Amino acid sequence: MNIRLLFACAALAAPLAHAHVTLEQTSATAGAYQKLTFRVGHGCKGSPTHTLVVTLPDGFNGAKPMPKTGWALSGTANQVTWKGGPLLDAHYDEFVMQVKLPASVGKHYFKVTQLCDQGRMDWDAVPDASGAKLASPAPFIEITPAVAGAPHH
Ligand SMILES: [Cu+2]
Repeated sequence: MNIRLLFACAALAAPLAHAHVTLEQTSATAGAYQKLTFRVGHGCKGSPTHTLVVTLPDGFNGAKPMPKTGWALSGTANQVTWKGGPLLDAHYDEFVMQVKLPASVGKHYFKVTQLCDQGRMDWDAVPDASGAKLASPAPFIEITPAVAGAPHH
């Protein structure tokens, strides 16, 4: 990573183009079966990524990861691990799963760990009341109330 990218990352100057590990879906309906797309924008300070571990927040379950060429899947009830790659720092990739969302509305944060040839990144920081910018923000989704009478699967 060149020095300009490093600063852009730290300052969140370009949150969409160069945005850490983020979730494509920003909101979803309580209780729904939801596709989640985790976007990996770069490696660990320039080092290629070989593993991505996503830990689901409380209340999320039934994670069904989407198989991905070149990556082996493993995991537990509340965690999905992709191992493979390597995903070079210069490249971008997406890691997809389907989950059943809980009924509890509001923002829910995912802990994502990125393991690289050299070093690791833990995307687990949750905003506090100060609103200070976070160096390694956790991806999140905002759950909104289900509409009464909507079809239920
Ligand atoms: Cu970043």
